Amino acid sequence: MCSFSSNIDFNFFKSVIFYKYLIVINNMTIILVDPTSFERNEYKIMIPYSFLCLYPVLKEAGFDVKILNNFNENDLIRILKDSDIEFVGITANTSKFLNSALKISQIAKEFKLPVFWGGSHATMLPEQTLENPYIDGVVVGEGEKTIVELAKNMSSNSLKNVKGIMFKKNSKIVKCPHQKLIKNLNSLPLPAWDLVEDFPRSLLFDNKKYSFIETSRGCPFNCSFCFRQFGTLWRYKSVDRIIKEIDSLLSMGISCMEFMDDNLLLSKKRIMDLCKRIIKEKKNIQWTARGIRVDLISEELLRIMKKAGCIKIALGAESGSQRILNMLNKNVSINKILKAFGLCHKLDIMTTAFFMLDLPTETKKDIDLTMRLANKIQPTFCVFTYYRAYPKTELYKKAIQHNFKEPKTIEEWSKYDSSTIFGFSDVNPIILRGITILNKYKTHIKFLSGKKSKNEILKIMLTKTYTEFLKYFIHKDLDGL
Ligand code: B12
Ligand code: SF4
Repeated sequence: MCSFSSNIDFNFFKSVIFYKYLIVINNMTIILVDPTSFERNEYKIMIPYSFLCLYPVLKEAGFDVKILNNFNENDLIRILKDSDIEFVGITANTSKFLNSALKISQIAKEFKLPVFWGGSHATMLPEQTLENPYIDGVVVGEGEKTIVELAKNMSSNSLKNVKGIMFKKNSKIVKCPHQKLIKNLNSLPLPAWDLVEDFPRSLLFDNKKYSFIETSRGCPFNCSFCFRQFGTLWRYKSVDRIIKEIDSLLSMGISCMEFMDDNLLLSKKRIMDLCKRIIKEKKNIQWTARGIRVDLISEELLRIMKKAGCIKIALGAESGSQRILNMLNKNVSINKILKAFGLCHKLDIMTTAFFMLDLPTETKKDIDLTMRLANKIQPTFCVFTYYRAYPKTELYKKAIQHNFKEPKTIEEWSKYDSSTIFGFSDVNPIILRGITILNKYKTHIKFLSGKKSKNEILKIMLTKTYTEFLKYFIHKDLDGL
């Protein structure tokens, strides 16, 4: 039982759009915090998928688990003050949310609680993360095995036996042995979707609720910009297991889902078999998929995916310049990109095209080629992101050669958010931002015109443009650094 659930005003938490997990283990309480829910920033409903995976393994290991929704600084302080807490676990990606994660850590330290970080940022830079005075330990990579070992060993003070962590002892960093990858993903319990109070909705699914679903981890490709926190070994769930997950979501009234694997289609046979099962068992679902390589689709595959409920796929196009594609080690040609989008049009499957801009060595000509390709392939959505340089990737070395000032602290990393332009390419950041805005909204307007009235579209576009310019003013001083 949660030792302080009685202190919580549940009505207050009802309108909540973010999540926090409070886990009680025997007499010891562990709090897992998602910083995106702190300080109520612009991210709307987020499914805290990492915690949905960690919750049931702790439960299976015999620990008691409770969830509380939403929190602000006062809630956090009240919780930390009132409870018998063993440690605070925080998840964080490299983004502006690192600041919130730090603030939460600082508050936890004021209560003298051990603070452990997990997720991609800590996995990418464990030692640097530990240099922060508010962080005592990090969990590197997959968390399911490690968090159970951590919970079991925390109170006995024998952390050095816990595989997959690094921690500080007498101001020195102790590196424990690596945790082995989970080879058999079927062995994991089903994600604890029943803990989600409110699933997000999407216009894509006619405003119905949807969930994320994960069918594999890792990716054997070697794109030079990509940080794969789950490694290069592709591990996958069986068709039976995925069907179980789909049924579990359906039983909760969720019939729309987004497959969020790094590389969903690596085994063509597996996805064909999955689609056949969905069709045979007449599962009434609609789904989208991210993490699709243009060279892994075929007409045969797309046809069966569509029949099985696929309405949209997100493809990594990345650039319209073959030179840049080669530098990214994508191992695809412009022709392959054109063909992939052509097939989706032919079969009437919606697409998102992901493009990266502001890459090291990129010229105005490369950017023009990218915009030309974006216009040619006519995706339903175009997403342009500015290149983020991640350590431990091949392209990082080039970024350093191109004057990328390596962030030395978590605070510095938190500034390098998706709307910052470093200025790797030879195009002025302000002009690049303008080009991006113009091209981005062209596709969005088309999509919305089937769904919303003219006035509504105008309102959405004005708000989006305003936000984009606001971002510009916030990040203006960082652009071009
Ligand atoms: C789906 C997704 C999203 C969704 C969010 C989904 C949601 N939950 O609502 C959306 C589109 C909103 C999104 C946004 C962003 N994302 Co994203 N996203 C993903 C994606 C594809 C899957 C995430 C996921 O759930 N994975 C599965 C779960 C099980 O993995 P996990 O969260 O890492 O958790 C495991 C371990 O890390 C560990 N763990 C995690 N936290 C903790 C904490 C503790 C205490 C412990 C013990 C263990 C632990 O245990 C978990 C189980 O093994 C990943 C790529 C990937 N394959 O993971 C990128 C990824 C995480 N995203 C990334 C980025 C950069 C972002 C953005 C910053 C993009 C942007 N520039 O705006 C934002 C930031 C949002 C945020 N919350 O921080 C990067 C992060 C890279 C980095 N260095 O941090 C990734 C890795 C993609 C990539 N290769 O570039 N994202
Ligand atoms: S970008 Fe996609 S295909 Fe390339 S290494 Fe990363 S996950 Fe794999």
